[in-house]
Amino acid sequence: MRPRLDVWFTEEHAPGLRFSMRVTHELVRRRSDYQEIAVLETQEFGKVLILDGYLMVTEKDEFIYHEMIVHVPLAVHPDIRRVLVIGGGDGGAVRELVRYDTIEEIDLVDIDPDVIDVCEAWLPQLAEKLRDPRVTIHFADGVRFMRQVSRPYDLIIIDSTDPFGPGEGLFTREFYGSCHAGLTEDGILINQHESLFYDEYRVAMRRVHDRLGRLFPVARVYQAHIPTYPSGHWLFGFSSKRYDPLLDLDAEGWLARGIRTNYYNPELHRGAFALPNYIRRELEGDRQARLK
Ligand code: AG3
Repeated sequence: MRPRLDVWFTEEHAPGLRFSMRVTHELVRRRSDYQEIAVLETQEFGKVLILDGYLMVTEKDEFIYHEMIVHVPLAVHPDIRRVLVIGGGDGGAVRELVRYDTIEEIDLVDIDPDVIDVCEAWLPQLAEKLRDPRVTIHFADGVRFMRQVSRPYDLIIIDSTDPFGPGEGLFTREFYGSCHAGLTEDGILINQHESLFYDEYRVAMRRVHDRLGRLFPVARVYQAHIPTYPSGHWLFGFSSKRYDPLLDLDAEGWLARGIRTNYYNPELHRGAFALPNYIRRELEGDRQARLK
């Protein structure tokens, strides 16, 4: 048998660990003003978007991330009308948001117009709703955009990259402070919270949780299983001025909306806030973990 050309995309998830997928086609590879953008066709995960060598989304498992970043707050807050997505130029979060007819306005702020162009051209499964009439796209730095928000939002979603490169500012105290100021008095802030399994971002993410806990009366973390992200176990932050993600969950109200999902459901919502002890300890300190 003749050997076939064997091309693989590899991301280093930890200094001693690599994660690879077989690539069947390289569809795009382009340098924007901010980063290197690539879309590859892979054997197992469909098309994948890669920024500066880090895998951002795959067609096969993006539903988990985007459903969890959107439906969790929407099942808790009874009246979300104005939403801001920071990052998220792939359009996955927006696609889930537009399924709610009660949402009136969605602002999307992404620093890099090329990400949106590439996703509209190559990843329509994600980007298909970016032109919905309720959506306004702003090409801007999220940190700067937040400094000048005049009308507050009911929900802000930080759909960022990892805490370095163009997205670094989206993990700072200043930025969270302006998110807090840019929310209504019962607003919710959701942030992608990385994984704590490998050492790389553990300390940074503990700091993030601490910063959010100082600003918001409710600051919780929830989890999902995402096969292609480092460790396959991913966290999200739920910070809120009023609503508690479990006490205020309106399971029946959410089910009555008839939104068909592939991952999210209200039972899973409850379970997602039950964190493994090593994460509780990391985020809350040993004392808290022993008490629970
Ligand atoms: N944002 C989080 C991606 C993190 C992946 N990290 C990594 N592969 N090292 C995804 C944005 C999707 N809208």
